[in-house]
Amino acid sequence: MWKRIMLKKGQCSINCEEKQFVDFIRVKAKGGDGGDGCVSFQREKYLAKGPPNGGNGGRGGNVIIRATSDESTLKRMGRMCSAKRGQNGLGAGRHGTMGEHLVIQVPVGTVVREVTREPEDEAIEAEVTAEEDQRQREARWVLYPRAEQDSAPEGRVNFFKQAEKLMDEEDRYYRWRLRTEKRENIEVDLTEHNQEFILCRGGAGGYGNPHFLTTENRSPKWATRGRKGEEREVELELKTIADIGLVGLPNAGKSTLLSSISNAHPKQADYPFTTLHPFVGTVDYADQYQLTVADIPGLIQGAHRNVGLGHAFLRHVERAKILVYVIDVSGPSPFEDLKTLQYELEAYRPGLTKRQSLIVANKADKVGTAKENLALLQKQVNSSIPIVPVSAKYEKNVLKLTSVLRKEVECIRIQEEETRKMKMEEMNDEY
Ligand SMILES: Nc1nc2c(ncn2[C@@H]2O[C@H](COP(=O)(O)OP(=O)(O)OP(=O)(O)O)[C@@H](O)[C@H]2O)c(=O)[nH]1
Ligand SMILES: [Mg+2]
Repeated sequence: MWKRIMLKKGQCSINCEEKQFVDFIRVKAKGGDGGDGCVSFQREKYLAKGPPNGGNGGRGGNVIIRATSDESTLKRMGRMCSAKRGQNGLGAGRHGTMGEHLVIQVPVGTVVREVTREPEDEAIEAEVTAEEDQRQREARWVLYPRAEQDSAPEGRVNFFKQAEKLMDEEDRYYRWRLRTEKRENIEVDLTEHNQEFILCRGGAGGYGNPHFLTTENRSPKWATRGRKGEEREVELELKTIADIGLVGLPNAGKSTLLSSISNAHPKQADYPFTTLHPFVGTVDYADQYQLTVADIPGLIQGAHRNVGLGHAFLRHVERAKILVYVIDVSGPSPFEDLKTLQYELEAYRPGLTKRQSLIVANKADKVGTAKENLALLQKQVNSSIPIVPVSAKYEKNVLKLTSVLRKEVECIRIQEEETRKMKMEEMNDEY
């Protein structure tokens, strides 16, 4: 967040606070309320008792969630948001305009999940007091001065009661529609740019007084108020979609590797937990082929017990097509490091280590035990996972690494495309 600090008159400096990365947030959203209908009558010179001409209220705006590749964090999200209310109807038959939709932009890879609340105990139906009755009426009706509500001249029909009956029937239908259309526990995964869905619908606008015109009642003096917009509480979880996910212990050289193969340049330093939030970089090939790589903070033993930075950031590599274990081969026990990483991945999500993987034996340039450790690691891993020795810092053998990664990603993309086509064909056959 940028903060402007005034120093002296005419002097100012800009202070950049630590940037925050937000990948999980709870949001309360509300669709806009509908505008109220209007009670009005045509009034013109030489035209006594003109017909009713109140306009209907406009619909409330919807709250829409849209995925965009221009965003990479949820930090700009507010905790409460609501769409605009519809405009009230006006005289001379002018209907209110619809409330503006609220479009919430979230990064591609965001999962939207509805927070389910325990159903509250049904309120014991209290006796409807006169005050309560009056309150309910005010919440539903817009009344013209001197509108007859309860009393009607003797021997005449109470038109207001008739209108109330009409609205009760509509309310019953409305409640039934809500029940049948109720979307049980929203869970939407926004995986494509511009993919969107309506989170909360705006309320319908109220009716103007011409709606209650009947052959008997030629001057209805009431209109209805707009309905309330839908309300929902959802949690948004960002699960980055990258082709390759880098996992490794702190200081293994993940960020150095990312900056040597992609266009991202995260901070690199020889102390643990240099990286505090995920970075995604794009690897560009000469023929314009691209693949994305995600670097996350280092994992340590016990991360599943929230040791270090914990497991939370694993959600950013969970969807990667290929997991790349970045191992420091100049360290004392590279195979143990690999085992720790695999254990932590399994503790986060059982079966995650079955994902296609590759080992990057980093810091192979270091003199000392690196060479021996590499040979030992190759023996211990026993060709179950391919190993590519590199020096990320001096950019040695990284071209080989990028070409191996490309080959594997290409194969997986082709397979995914084929399964997608098969699914589409199956669906077409069904219909
Ligand atoms: N000699 C040598 N040093 C390297 C190599 N790769 C990384 N380093 C150094 O190792 C240190 C840690 O590198 P980082 O890229 O910050 O490590 P990291 O895995 O991102 O660490 P965290 O973000 O803390 O998890 C830095 O001082 C790098 O210069 C390499 O291939 N050879
Ligand atoms: Mg790092």
